[in-house]
Amino acid sequence: MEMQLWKELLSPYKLAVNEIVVKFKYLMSEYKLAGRYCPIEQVEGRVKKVSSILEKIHKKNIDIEELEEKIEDIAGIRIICKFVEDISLVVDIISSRGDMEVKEVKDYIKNSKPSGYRSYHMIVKYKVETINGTKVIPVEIQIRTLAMDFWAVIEHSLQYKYKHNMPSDIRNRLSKAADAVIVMDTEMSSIRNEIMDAQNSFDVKAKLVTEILNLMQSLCKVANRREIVNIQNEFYRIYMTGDMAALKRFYRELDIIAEGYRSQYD
Ligand code: 0O2
Repeated sequence: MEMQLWKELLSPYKLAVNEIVVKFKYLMSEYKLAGRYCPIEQVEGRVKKVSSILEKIHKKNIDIEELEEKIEDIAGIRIICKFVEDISLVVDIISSRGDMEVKEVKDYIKNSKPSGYRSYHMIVKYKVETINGTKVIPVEIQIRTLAMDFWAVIEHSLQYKYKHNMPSDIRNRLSKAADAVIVMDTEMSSIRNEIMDAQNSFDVKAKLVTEILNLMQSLCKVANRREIVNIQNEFYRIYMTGDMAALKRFYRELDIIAEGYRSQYD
């Protein structure tokens, strides 16, 4: 097939990948805005390279005419989570979306591959609008933890280096590393609540400080300089104590002052 034809064939897959990445990134920002814990840590996408498609059709003995029907990971999305528990939350989010229909799932976390590979795969059907009309694209979504991803990325590059002849001692070491990933994910899960609390309070504090700074900025336009300096000094003093309750009280008081000015100027 000529390169131009490949480009045309892959174009809707590129559109699907771009759209889905944007949607998941937006979802992450919505969680942040709402001050809620986001089960997604990172999201990335890719369209399979022509060389990898050719390799796959050769390996699986697929006719080139049937590649769109038989290869379901031309469009690929990878969602990385911090904790194993987050994976099922992401699966629920995907399953309940109106813009993608789950066609198949492969749970390589419950049943890891002989290589030691662990990840949760979902094949979803996703509609894109092109100049030739609507096209339904299969998209493979891989969901895994940061630790599983670390292992998979390293193993994938070694597979690439050794092709089908990976030395047995490297294979053994990878297998041991895969066991270590399970231990690591289990350990991390046991302190998930602590980490989530720490992250939530960090996010809450960051949001509060942003709101205080916004209020102080708007006060700069209306209050006199001495008042602003006093407010700033009080803010720094409370901020340095790390006392969240005092910071929240300070924010409420500042809001009352700002409201007073707002009513004067309305
Ligand atoms: P790339 O470069 O990521 O596109 P098969 O491809 O024969 O294994 P199938 O049914 O097409 O089987 O898909 P499967 O196994 O559900 O998932 C395919 C993708 O999962 C792979 O794509 C990898 O991204 C990942 N994967 C599956 N097994 C392994 C593994 O043992 N190690 C690593 N590192 N990744 C794996 P591609 O096409 O191999 O490559």
